[in-house]
Amino acid sequence: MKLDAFWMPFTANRQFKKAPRLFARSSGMHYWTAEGKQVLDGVAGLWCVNAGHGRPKIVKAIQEQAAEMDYAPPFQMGHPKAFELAEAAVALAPAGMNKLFFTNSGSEAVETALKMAIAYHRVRGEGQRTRLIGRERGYHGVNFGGISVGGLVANRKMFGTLLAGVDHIRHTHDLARNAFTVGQPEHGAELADDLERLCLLHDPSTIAAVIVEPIAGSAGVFLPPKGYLQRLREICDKHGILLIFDEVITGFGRTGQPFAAQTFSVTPDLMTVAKGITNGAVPMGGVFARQAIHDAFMNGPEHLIEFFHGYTYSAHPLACAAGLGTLATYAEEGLLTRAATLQGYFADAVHSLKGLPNVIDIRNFGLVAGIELQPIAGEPAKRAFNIFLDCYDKGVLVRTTGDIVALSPPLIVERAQIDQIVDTLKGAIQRAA
Ligand code: PXG
Repeated sequence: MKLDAFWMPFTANRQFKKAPRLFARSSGMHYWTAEGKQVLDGVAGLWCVNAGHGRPKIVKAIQEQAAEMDYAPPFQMGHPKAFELAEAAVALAPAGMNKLFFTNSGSEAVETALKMAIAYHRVRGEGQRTRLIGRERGYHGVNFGGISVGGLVANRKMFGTLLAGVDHIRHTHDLARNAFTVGQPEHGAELADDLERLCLLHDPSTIAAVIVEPIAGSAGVFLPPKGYLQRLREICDKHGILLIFDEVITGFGRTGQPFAAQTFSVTPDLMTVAKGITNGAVPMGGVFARQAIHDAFMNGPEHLIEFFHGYTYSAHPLACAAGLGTLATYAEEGLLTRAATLQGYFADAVHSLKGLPNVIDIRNFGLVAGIELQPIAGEPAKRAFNIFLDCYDKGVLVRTTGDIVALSPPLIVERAQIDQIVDTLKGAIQRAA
């Protein structure tokens, strides 16, 4: 097979094309490579296949929808499944977040939420609130708004000056105080007060919104210290700033509740989702909004468009069908709370890696874990990448970012499979010493 033409995303293209890793088939907890090797999925594809692969309800829904109606324009027209999916999804969302705007990815959900926040203030007569605040080491997709509020240097440095009027609060990663904590870290709630520093610098009346991931995923699994998210909520309320949770990874059951907002008992004003909304089967994202935010737009003549934003493929029929099949599967199998049942077992398993060579931290919550490694001197990211390749060779898919290994198995994972993931990782960490 010719591998030349496809310029691969977020991939070491030259390394890959010398030794390609091609998946050909998937079912349940597994992939099979083109050569027929079975690989246990330790990362739910890319944090998205929460119900496992090839689930019958989802497959059937997509097949039937493709035959019945391929596409319907989402502007000034509708189709029933878009409304059904929105109703079903808001029923899972935190109380009061009862509007859902559809996009096609997490990145688009982020752009949508940022635009919604700025426009919301404007329609209320606070058009001076235009600043957006993100957080160091945050990941909010790859479009210009998302990389501007994001805090991953590699994703920002090549792309010019980005959006103006953006600032960042400090990240919460603190190995000195929190290394090897099981679950939420004890130390660091006060880091939320960094938002007060930015309020003093810019004046809160210029700030539209703050966006954070309740648990940072891609940057390497950073958990919110106890009380941190509550504190952010309080500061936002005090200053009239909207709080946006980016739940692209944490949404749809990863933390033991449908959304991390529920797990951590903090309700944002806007919430971005993607990935698990369709179990990864068809691209889709969305933004949940509080009723009051939506209602602020519902002014002016009724024949005019209220929010000048949307995508050709917003609420695509195939995605809506997949979403309905996905939510039905989650409900039937209790998957949106299964991470809460398994998290004790999962925590014990991943923390058993403590003491292995070069393991400098282990973090976990629900069915997410991060294992941080001491980098090889002068060769950042190489140790973790070697571990990724070794695990793949031994039949387990993990994800790495820098020198952090991330685990986020499908929510259908069984205890024996958790053992297999952790045992394989253990061998790879030992060999990478
Ligand atoms: N927000 C968050 C919190 C994400 O994790 C996005 C937005 C963007 O979603 P899309 O659908 O546009 O990719 C994400 C995506 C990794 C990894 O290595 C994670 C993501 C994407 C690629 C790699 O952990 N998350």
